[in-house]
Amino acid sequence: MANTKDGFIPFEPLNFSEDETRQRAKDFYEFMDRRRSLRVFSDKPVPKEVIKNLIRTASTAPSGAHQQPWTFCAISSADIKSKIREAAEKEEYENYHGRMSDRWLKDLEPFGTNHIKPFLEIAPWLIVVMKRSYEIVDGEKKNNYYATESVGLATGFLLAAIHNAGLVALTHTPSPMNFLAKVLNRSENEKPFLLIPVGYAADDAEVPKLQRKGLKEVAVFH
Ligand code: IYR
Repeated sequence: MANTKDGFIPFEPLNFSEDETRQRAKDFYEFMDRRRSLRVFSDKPVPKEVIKNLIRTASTAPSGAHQQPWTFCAISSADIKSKIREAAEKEEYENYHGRMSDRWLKDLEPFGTNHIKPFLEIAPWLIVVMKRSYEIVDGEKKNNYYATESVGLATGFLLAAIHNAGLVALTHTPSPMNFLAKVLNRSENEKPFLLIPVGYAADDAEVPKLQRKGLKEVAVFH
C-alpha cells in the first residue's frame, strides 16, 4: 500500500479459478445470446430506480481519457414520448418513402419495419443516448477524445444491463435525429446517438427468426 503511486489505488482483482473462468465465460455467452431487439412492448411500468441503475452501469464503460462523453436522457413523460413519436414518424415516413434505397428497403423486409412506431409511446421509458463531442471549459471548446467509440461502448454496457435486469430494448435510429435534441432542450455540444425504448416485451411478442454468425465467421486466431 505504501508503494502506491500518487493518484493510483491498488486494483482489486476478481480472482476466479480457471474452472470458474471457463464456466462464467460460457454462462455469460449463453445468457447474452438470449438478448433480442424488441419492437413490441408492454406498457408495464419499470421503476425509476431500475433505470437509474441501468444508466449507472452504462456509465462504468471505458472512455477516452475517462471523459465519459455521454448524457443519458431517460424519458417517462407521456407528453414528451408522444412528441418524440410524432417527430420520429415524420422523419421515418420520408425514409421509407424515398430516402432509403430499394436495396435497403429489401434488406429490412425480414424485420417487418415501417414508419409507424407505437413503441415510442407504449414503452415505459425511452433512453436517448447523447454524445458529447466537446465540453465548454472556461468559455472554450475542449474536444472529447474518441467520443463515438466511448458512447458506443457505454451503449453496449447499457444494453447488457437492460438484458441482465430481464428487460428488453430496441436500438432505434430515427434519422435524422436532431429533433431529439430540440424536444429535450439539450445543449449544442450534445448530439443524439441512439434512441432506446426500454421495458417489458408485450405478452404476444414475436421476434424475427435470425441466426447469429458462428465463431469462425467473426473471429480469427493468430
Ligand atoms: N430507422 C428506420 C429503418 C431501419 C434501419 C435499420 I439499418 C434497421 O436495422 C431497422 C430499421 C426504422 O427504425 O424503421
